[in-house]
Amino acid sequence: MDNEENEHAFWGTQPVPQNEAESEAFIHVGPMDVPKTVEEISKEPYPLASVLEWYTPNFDKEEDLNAVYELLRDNYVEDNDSMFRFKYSHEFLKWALTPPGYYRDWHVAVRQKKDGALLGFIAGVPFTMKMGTPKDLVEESTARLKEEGKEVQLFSEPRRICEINFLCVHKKLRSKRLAPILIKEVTRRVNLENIWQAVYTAGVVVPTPFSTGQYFHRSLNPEKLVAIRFSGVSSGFKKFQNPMAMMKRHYKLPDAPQTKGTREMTEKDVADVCRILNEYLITFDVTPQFNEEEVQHYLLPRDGVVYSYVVEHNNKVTDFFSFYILSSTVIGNSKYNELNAAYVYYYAAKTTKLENLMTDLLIVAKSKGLDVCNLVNILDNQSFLETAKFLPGDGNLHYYFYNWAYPKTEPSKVGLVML
Ligand code: MYA
Repeated sequence: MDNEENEHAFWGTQPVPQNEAESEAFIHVGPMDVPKTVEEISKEPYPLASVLEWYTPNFDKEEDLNAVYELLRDNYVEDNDSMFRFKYSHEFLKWALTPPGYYRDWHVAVRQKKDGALLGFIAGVPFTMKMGTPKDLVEESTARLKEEGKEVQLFSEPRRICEINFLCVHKKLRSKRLAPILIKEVTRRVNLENIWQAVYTAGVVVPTPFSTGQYFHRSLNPEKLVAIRFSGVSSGFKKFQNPMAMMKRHYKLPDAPQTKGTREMTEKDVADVCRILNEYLITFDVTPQFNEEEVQHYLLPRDGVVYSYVVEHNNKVTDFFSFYILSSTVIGNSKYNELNAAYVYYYAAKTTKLENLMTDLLIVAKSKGLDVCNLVNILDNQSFLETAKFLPGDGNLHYYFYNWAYPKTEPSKVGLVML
């Protein structure tokens, strides 16, 4: 064991690449762990300290939903300088955590026995994921390795796996090794459904990402973003007498979408959107595939949570775009207490230029009163960053698999948008 491994008392025991060297060396995809059967998995939850207990929140109960909401509101992800903390809404959490076919058991909470206070949480939802290079590309890129006599296996059929999100430990219980217990318990419950892989993202580095994307931001409300110190005024604007007026002009958008035939998605569009989305996504190496029920759940507009628009030409849906809304608490600002952000979600551009589709997304986001539009440079996002006036932020998003060897990958080959 080298020093790097020693630093990770928990991750050192898990079926994940232990370091960059191991991750860089993969020339195949597939499970890392010895195959197990459901019968071998314990039916008993992991033991907890005597003052704590496991609890499975019921998201149909207002009280349980609110308890998870409050835990995350007060303890979830903050930026490096602790200026902003994600504030997922009740409706958002219910949407994200109860998709078609979800397992209640994969919502794992730890409570304090004496008063039932929620102290920890982690959640999994089922997803169909392709985690491998398409066959034709594999042949091209692996011919050389095969010539060298190396065993190369980069193709994989889509499979049912688990997507993990919302790992959170109450601030007063940090650094007491509760996170590994939550992770082991959710793993046990996922394994009991005969599922052995997971995908997750984090802003921090743990062993070991298969891909790393960068966050980009497009200002919609420059005045507020500067006031809350989300953005600064760049030197290009400072040279003007009234920098803010210039900034506002620079970021100004039309009032309504510019592409003819753009309208909000309705239930009638589900089958078309499902088809064009899957056709587009399958061109990426790491990508979900959706069925119609899932498209209905994840993409039909929900007030304050997710918005989707289609472009219709001659009664045919040719393109679509979507974004979700995630606010953050502005910590310690007397004028503003919330930053309201749109995040670019899924899209498919068949006839409209992607940059035009994205301008329309920004127009709609602005018209809904949002302050900024965020994205990570996955999908084809890189292609419109400059024209749409996105600027790089200081955050990264690292992509991970659990129990799946995967060669290091550019974010532009990743088609999975995490909530
Ligand atoms: S990413 C969002 C994570 N949440 C936050 O950042 C919210 C604010 N922070 C907290 O609530 C706590 O600091 C957390 C850690 C809970 C993050 N991913 O209990 P500890 C490792 C993975 O003493 P605490 C998201 O939700 C750390 O390296 N591991 O630490 C995806 C160390 O292990 P090792 C992490 O600070 C989550 C150990 O935990 C992360 O009190 C995917 C320390 O534990 C992290 N973000 O609590 C989870 N942060 O010693 C994996 C710390 O080995 C899922 N650690 O270095 C795996 C798949 C499971 C399903 C498999 C099914 C087949």
